[in-house]
Amino acid sequence: MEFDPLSRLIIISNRVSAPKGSDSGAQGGLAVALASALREYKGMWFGWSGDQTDEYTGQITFQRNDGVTTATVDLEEQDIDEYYNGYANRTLWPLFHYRVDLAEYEREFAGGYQRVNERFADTVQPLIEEDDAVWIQDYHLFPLGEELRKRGATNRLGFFLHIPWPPRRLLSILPEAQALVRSLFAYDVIGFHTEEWLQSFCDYATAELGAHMEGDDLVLDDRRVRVMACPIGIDAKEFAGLATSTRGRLAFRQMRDAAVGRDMIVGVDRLDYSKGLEERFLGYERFLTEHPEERKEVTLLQIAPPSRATVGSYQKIRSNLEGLAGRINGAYADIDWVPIRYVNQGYPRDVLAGIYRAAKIGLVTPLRDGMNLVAKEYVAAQNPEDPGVLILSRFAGAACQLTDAVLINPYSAEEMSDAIMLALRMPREERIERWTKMMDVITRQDIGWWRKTFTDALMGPAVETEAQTEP
Ligand code: ADQ
Repeated sequence: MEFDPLSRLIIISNRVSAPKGSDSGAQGGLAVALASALREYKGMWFGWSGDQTDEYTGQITFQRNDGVTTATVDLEEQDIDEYYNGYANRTLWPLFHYRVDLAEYEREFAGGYQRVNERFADTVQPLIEEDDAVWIQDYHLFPLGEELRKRGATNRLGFFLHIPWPPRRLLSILPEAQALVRSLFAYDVIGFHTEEWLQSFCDYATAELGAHMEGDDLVLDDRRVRVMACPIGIDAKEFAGLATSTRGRLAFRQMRDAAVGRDMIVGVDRLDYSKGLEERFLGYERFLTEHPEERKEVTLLQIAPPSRATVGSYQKIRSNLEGLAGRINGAYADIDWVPIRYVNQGYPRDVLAGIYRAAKIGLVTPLRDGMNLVAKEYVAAQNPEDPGVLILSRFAGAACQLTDAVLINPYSAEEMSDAIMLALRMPREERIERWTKMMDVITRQDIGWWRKTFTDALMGPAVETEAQTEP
């Protein structure tokens, strides 16, 4: 299929991040990538405004910013409780991150989730024109494609999942699992970050629903879905540039000054139980116990801005971590040294890039992660002549691409301790060799590549115009 120049791209996600100009603060790479897709294909970006209203009216606020049109709606309190805080973040998120112990199954959550997806479908359907392609993002909106089809949409519909897809036996715990997977056959293309997540999805669909593979397509009755692994990336060149920008260099110097000759280890994560922060602190403590001679030679900076603060499990992890950091500092700190600096705020991307560059070790140890962009950002920010070492969890999607990181099992404090020692002692030539290979992958499969790979599959490659093909 070829790209029809009349096709627009409609992106739908839970929240909409409007481009905020050049000083984009903590705006993530995903928002930038989706905005650039929208500039190329025109179209618009639809989703929740993040605001609450007394009663859902479906009234849309349109804004045009930096070449991108956004269309947002407000949600009712009950919608936010049941759909966003409930089913999305208390049911699906923990289960899809293998945390069966934290997942809650309430009929109200499932009902609210379905209701909001139906409301989104009712509201967005009149905006979709015949030739548009629609690209739906992430686990908040699994059933939206089916709801659009029920309302008569015949458009190309794509879906990308940003989190892991759990193994079949795990997913079977979800009371609505079968209906949820069946609803995904409304899409034409479904993308995952890794082959592992893709295989788990196909495994469920074939074993539980009786679907079968035909080449790269999964077929169920009269529906055919192209399934693909398409790892998300970052804008590696831009991020490398940020690390040496004025503010990046300033942050780099501040960090080096604060470290007073010690080797800095850095962790940067949303405060989320999937990121393995408690295990990270325990692994670092193990290192301090096993290597007393190294104690004052290193310092761990953990940056973890709070997220989803109204969900109980997130409040719990926050207080657990504060307790753990306090205990470790209490046990090991001296008048001239603290082992852990634990900071709960977000930083602009250029400052973050400078911080990464100042760190000898990037410690990225999620217990389960769809991809993990921090790992890629850490690599992109390094000085090519004297790069730091990435210690990466085998259970992050990024481990499939960054095989030259020091890969560890984040549940093992011993492995983490050994990896920190290995990284601190790693000769410069080896650091350069590993970094070069990782940077090569990150540059080739960057955010533009991810976006193009998916939109090509959904809409067909853009047709070169005559002007472009002329010699
Ligand atoms: P997240 O779980 O949010 O994303 P991640 O991929 O690491 O995880 O992205 C986090 C982003 O937030 C990074 O760009 C990082 O720089 C930024 N960030 C984190 N802490 C910050 C701070 N203190 N200040 C400023 N910025 C900060 C989900 C999935 C991931 C998947 C992405 C994209 O869980 O697995 O990689 O979507 O698909």
